[in-house]
Parts: sequence; structure tokens; C-alpha cells
Amino acid sequence: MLREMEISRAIIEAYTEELLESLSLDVAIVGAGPSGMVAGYYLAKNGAKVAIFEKKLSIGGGIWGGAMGFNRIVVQEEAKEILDEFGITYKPFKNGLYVADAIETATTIASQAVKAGVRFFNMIEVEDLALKDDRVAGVVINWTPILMTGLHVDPLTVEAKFVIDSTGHGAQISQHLVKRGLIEVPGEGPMWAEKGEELTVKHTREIFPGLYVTGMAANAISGAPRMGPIFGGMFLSGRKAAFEILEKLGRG
Ligand code: 48H
Ligand code: FE2
Repeated sequence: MLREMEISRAIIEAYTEELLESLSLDVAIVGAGPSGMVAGYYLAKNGAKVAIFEKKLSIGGGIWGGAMGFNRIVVQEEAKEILDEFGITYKPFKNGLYVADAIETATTIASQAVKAGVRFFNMIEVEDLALKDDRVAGVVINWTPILMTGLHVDPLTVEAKFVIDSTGHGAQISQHLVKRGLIEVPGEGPMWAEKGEELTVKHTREIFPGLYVTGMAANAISGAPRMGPIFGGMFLSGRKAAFEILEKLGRG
């Protein structure tokens, strides 16, 4: 006999068990775009306890639409090994450029991240940071629909040894430190693919004790140029943040 209340219980128990287990993390990643998911994959694969909070219903951030809705992405030679690591298929174009299917890329990275142990919490927005003794100590979370409807409902807090701002162009998490006068975020510069790719990886770093930036958030923090629909820098950025954090967690 199929009892509706048992279906309800199965869902509520499974979800709350995972949420309760995620109240204290090694790494809280904010944003399930390419850089955040890749960071999560490498962290979880190497034993870190990691969750990704994504405010939208869908994960994948800016991958799905490729460029202007042409759902293909370009990856350069330096990042090809990350496509290989995930088992994403690609075709060589020319001059060390490769083309991959945006849908395959998003779904494969997400799937591999889950299998590596990443917990995804979609529809949850990080609305603030916890800060203790001048160090980022966790994330303040709320349901996206609560925030969208403007209901006055207080959030919950998840503690984390490290937080990664993988929120893309707006560097939304770092902005919480800007409004407290703790850091500055100049915002990304105009298009220059080659420079943008190089600087994304270079500026992937701990910008404040306990807070890392990856992907476009790393560009926004440093005023580096945007690069358009080439994604190697996003992948390399996620991997770099993961390895630096693993080192600090003593798992390097
Ligand atoms: C929870 C949040 C919050 C929040 C935002 O934009 P993304 O894809 O991020 P990246 O940096 O990994 O990848 C950038 C890439 O997609 C891109 O835009 C490129 C390469 N552009 C170049 C160019 O020239 O335009 O993903 C960020 C994710 C999204 O899914 C957001 O919904 C999510 O973060 N997010 N989640 N709490 N406060 N803010
Ligand atoms: Fe973009």
C-alpha cells in the first residue's frame, strides 16, 4: 500500500538528516556555477566535508546557455585535463581551443560532484556571513522563496572553517564585507578573454580570513577583465581554491 504520509516522511527525514549533518562544515560553497561545483568536487574527493548552497532551483550557474544561448562552451588547452578528469567529451577546434556541450558539462560536473560527496542545497540563498574574531566563520541561509516574497523571517546559520564566494559576476558574498567597510570590490572590467582567463586564476585566493573567491567573483574582487564564454579559467579557479583550502585543512 502506498501511503502518502510515508512518502512525505521519507523526503523530510532524508533531507533534514543531510541538512543537520551540514550545520558544521569544512567548506561552505556559495553558488553552484562551474567554479563552485569544481571546487566542491575536488574538496569532497579529498575528504573535506562540503556543501554548496544555490539560490536558484537549478544548479549550473552560467553554463547552460553557453554564449547568447548557443549552448556550447569553449575550453583552452590548460584546462583540458579538468574535462578529462570529469569525463566530459569535447571536440578540438583550433589553436588549442576545444568545444564542449554546455548541457553535458553542467550535468556531468554536478553528477561527479554529488558522487564525490558534495551536498547540494538548492533554493537556499546565503543572505549574510557569520564573522567571529575577524574571521569568516560560516554562512547565514534562508529559503529563496522567503527572500523573494520579502517575508520577515529570520535565517539559520551554518558554521564553516572556510567559505567560498562562487556567486559569479556580482561577488554577492564578498559584498557583505564591502558594506561593513572590511574589503573593496571594484567589479569586473570589460572583455579581454586572454587577460581575464589568466587573472581569474591568479586572483583566486583568500581575500579575507576564512573567505575565498573563485570564478567571476575573483574577477569582480580584483577588477580583472571578463572573458566571455570560455570556461577553462572557471574550472582552474575552482580547482586552485580547493587545493589551497585542502592544504590549510591538513588534507593537502
Ligand atoms: C546562493 C547564489 C547567491 C547567494 C548567487 O555565475 P556562475 O556561473 O559563477 P562562476 O563564477 O562559477 O562562473 C561564471 C560563468 O558562468 C560566467 O558567467 C562567465 C565565464 N562569464 C564570462 C562573461 O564575460 O560574462 O554561478 C554563480 C551561482 C549562480 O547559480 C547563482 O544563482 C548563485 O551562484 N548565487 N547562491 N546564495 N547569495 N548569489
Ligand atoms: Fe558571465
